[in-house]
Amino acid sequence: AASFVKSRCSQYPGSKIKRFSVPDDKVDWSKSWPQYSPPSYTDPAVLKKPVWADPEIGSFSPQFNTVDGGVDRTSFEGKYKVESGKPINPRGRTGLTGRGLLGRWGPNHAADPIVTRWKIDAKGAKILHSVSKRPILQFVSIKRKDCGEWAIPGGMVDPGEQVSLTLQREFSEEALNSLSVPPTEKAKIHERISKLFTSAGFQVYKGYVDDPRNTDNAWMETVAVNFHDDSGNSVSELPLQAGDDAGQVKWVDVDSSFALYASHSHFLELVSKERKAHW
Ligand code: RP5
Ligand code: MG
Ligand code: MG
Repeated sequence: AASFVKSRCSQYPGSKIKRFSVPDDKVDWSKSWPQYSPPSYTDPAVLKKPVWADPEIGSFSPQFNTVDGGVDRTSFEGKYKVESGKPINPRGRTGLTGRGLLGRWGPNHAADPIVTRWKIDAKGAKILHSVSKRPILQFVSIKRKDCGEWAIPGGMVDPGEQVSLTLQREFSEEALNSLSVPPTEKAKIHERISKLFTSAGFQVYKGYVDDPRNTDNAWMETVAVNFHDDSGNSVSELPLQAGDDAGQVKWVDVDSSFALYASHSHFLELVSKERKAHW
């Protein structure tokens, strides 16, 4: 249940809706629970039918568990159930039906670029942590505008988009503010980061995200990839500038005590283990 905490947060984000309280031992759908009667909620912004959202079920019956006209409705968690035309959260009960703030019924696919460098002193030597004696990694973190929590600068995979492009695009938009710089600047940014982003990144995680927006019928999934600037002379030298859904951006020391959005702390733990860094 540790991976299923934020998906059950009482107050649904951006609303006045309270989830039906789900105790740890009732998360699993296999546990019979006749009293379970979660409220239904879909944000007005989703119901307005923007391009990134599905219509309501009824008039609309998508092809679940397949790639459906460019929209990837497959889950990294395997084949998910569909009941009365609605997909069922593979990890269990969340205390809310409908889509909440999420556009897609079922899996909503995102990508999380974890850009890291070593923390160094004035002479360029790696700084070791006083307790763990391991070198300290730093990663590019953004402060989300929606909830004020620090996070990896990730975002949704557009229909038909390659995940490798999503990783680079979201990093550029949220951490380098590529959406608001003039075209010549944009080209420079692209040139600088494409080297790092076309290098073999380390795939950290692929699957369900414990996101506070998840519901019984819609949930986040991601591919998290670590791009490490080992020599410190590619992205490390780029001026960070928050953009799009990011309010602030900075290099943050990778450490278990730093609270992060959704399951992002877990992804950083995996990165620090892989790179034998302090956690
Ligand atoms: C999280 O939401 C993912 O891990 C990713 O970081 C993020 C994508 O959603 P938006 O940033 O587009 O809101 O679950
Ligand atoms: Mg974004
Ligand atoms: Mg984002």
